[in-house]
Amino acid sequence: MAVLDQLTSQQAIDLENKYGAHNYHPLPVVLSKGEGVHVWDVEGKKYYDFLSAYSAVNQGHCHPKIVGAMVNQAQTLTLTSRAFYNDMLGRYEKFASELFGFDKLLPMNTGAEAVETALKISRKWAYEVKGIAENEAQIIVCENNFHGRTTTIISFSNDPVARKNFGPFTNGFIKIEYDNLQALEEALESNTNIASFLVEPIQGEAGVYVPSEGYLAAAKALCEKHNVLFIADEVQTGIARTGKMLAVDHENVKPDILILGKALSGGAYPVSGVLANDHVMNVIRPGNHGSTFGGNPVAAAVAIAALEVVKEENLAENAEALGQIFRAELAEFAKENDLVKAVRGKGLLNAILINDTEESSTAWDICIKLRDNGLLAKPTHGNIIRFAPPLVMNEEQLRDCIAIIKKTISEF
Ligand code: IF1
Repeated sequence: MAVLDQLTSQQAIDLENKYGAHNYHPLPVVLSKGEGVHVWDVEGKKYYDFLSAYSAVNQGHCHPKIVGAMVNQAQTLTLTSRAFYNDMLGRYEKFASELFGFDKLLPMNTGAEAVETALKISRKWAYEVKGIAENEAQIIVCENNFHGRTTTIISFSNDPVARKNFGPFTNGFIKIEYDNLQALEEALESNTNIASFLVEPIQGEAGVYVPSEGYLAAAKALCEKHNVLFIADEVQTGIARTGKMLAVDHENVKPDILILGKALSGGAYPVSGVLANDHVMNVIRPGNHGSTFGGNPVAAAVAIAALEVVKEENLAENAEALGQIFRAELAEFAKENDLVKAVRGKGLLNAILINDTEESSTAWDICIKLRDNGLLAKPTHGNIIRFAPPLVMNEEQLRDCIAIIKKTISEF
């Protein structure tokens, strides 16, 4: 079999099982085409994509403007490294900095790299600006966080599957309960060596936990009071996903450091970045930090196009409107179906809580039936199913998907 011969789904699955590391347990469906809110499997069956590659494909699969920008740049200049300047990076840095309202951008590739970058910047700021003794800086994080898979990031994870047997771990992190202002205040008041507070505006992987109204604004105010940097990880919640350009916009919170990824490229290319104002970002000097592909011309061209699409197609407003419909419809359904315990989310980042134990396979089984009924979604933890379609979805398509979800769950 030549490497690019047509495959059946089972052949594709068998190849991955034999030749690929088993670091995922995908839903058994093999995709070969994507366009807008739809994806197709190798046998040609069409699905609604209700995961959007974990919120990376907010602009829809293979958006022509984004792919066009990528192809055009890829045929012109793909990579120079940062050993030299290129004519795309500065324009992208200006575009992104002005769009999000910061002085500067530090461009990286993956979300985890951007999170690591933010942690490093906040530590350096703590030593060189705040005056904390070197190697004494502490960073406050939340329980049940998800910020990526590097050794330092899993050092402050409490997910045993993500961290067991990957030690020894990085020190310097204080864990507090999410959405608990008293816990944050106590941590800030009992430690003088705090550099920053890293938080997801909505905890995605934990199960789409939306914090109490006002939590983010109050947390930011506490950080200001204690001269601690507020770092918002908007890798999953950003880029219009929750009904605003950023999830922190719902509370008019301006982070000291903003972390972006995923839909920053519309899912076409790995693009992430960290934004901050000069009094923070200028602690970074030549040689302190970098990456071969960070800020490459293709990433710059793709990110500009992806951000323009968000604005031109009013994706935040659309996500807000469709999200209201989705939660209202599913909440109504939950009243008459005892398998759905709760519906929660913001914009088009939503989840349903299945009325079964975390260990049960019910959520998984529902996702298998959803697949058979033409909609792709996947459980996060145990009994929670995340629903996050591309933000280009229209109301008719959304109502079609709601009908599929209701029909499928009613069959259990
Ligand atoms: C996996 C989860 C989602 C993220 C936030 C940083 C990163 C992520 C808030 C790191 C990445 C991805 C990673 C992917 C599955 C997916 C995920 F289930 F893992 F937690 F979306 F919820 N901050 N999330 O959500 O970005 O390095 O991946 O580009 O690792 O299984 P990355």
